[in-house]
Amino acid sequence: MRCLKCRGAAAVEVRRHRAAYCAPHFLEFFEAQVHRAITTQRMFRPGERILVAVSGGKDSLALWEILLRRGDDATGLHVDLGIADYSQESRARTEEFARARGARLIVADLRAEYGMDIGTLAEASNRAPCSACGLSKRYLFNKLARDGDFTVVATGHNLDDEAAVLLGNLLHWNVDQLARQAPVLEQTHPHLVRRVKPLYRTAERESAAYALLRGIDYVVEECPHSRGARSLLHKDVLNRLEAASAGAKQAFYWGFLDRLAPVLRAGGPPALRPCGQCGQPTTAEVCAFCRMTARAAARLSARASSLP
Ligand code: Q46
Ligand code: ZN
Ligand code: ZN
Repeated sequence: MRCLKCRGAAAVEVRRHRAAYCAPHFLEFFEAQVHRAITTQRMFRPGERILVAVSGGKDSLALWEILLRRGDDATGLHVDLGIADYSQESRARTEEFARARGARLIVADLRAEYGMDIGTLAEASNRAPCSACGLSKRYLFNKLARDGDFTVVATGHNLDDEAAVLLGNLLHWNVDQLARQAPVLEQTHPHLVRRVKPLYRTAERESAAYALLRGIDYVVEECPHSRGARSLLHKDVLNRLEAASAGAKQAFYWGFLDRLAPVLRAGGPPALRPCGQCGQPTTAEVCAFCRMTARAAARLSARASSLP
């Protein structure tokens, strides 16, 4: 295989583009794709302060690296979920990345802030760990962005993530979630911070290749809660389609964005109001995060008081 740009030996194949690149030209390709996502979707305003959600994995660290290289004002936000070794490793890699580049990093520790790690919170609130985790992260990204006067939060969701979420939403006809699936979620309420996904054009294996070629030390270990998660099954199904027909995943997701998403969004965004307890935007009187933490705290204290 030869590099599309220089005809030298190729290091990374990008089958959906019927292309392959040597290491320097792959880095150029990947960064150009992210840059294109940012500009065509108008993700950032000039000079905007960006908060980048960084887990310590390949995608979010690759994203942070590219934003810093572009000269964006990008501060990292890491949420320590308290998931044993996995969280320790993730936090250490994120802190090391920030230190080596002199980048600003905010670390939020779920146990320190709310007295519970994800495992405890999920069990005591009767939710699956990934459901409690997703809700907590969405809540904290918005809250901490507002607390720090950031106007946009960037996450490392890639093409594979988005296509898998789309498949899951279609299989369950989650129409409300389908209407909210987009590379840019605009601010539809004064308390809601805009959310963007600059990696939506690039595949998971490309983030891994980018991180490796840039020498980024990311967490390779998967979160223990991801085992058996539905999202992995959906990714596997899509990978099989992709293997049989290169570009199937991109056509699936981009086709949705072009054809179905505008129809679903025609009804306008849901009406939001401030949560009666924490002030974060919600469709209910009290937001889902406050309800989840209150339920978990009540159950834990009932258990503690029933001990002999
Ligand atoms: S960190 Fe959280 Fe993932 Fe672990 S608990 Fe599930 S959602 S698998 S991105
Ligand atoms: Zn080349
Ligand atoms: Zn609340």
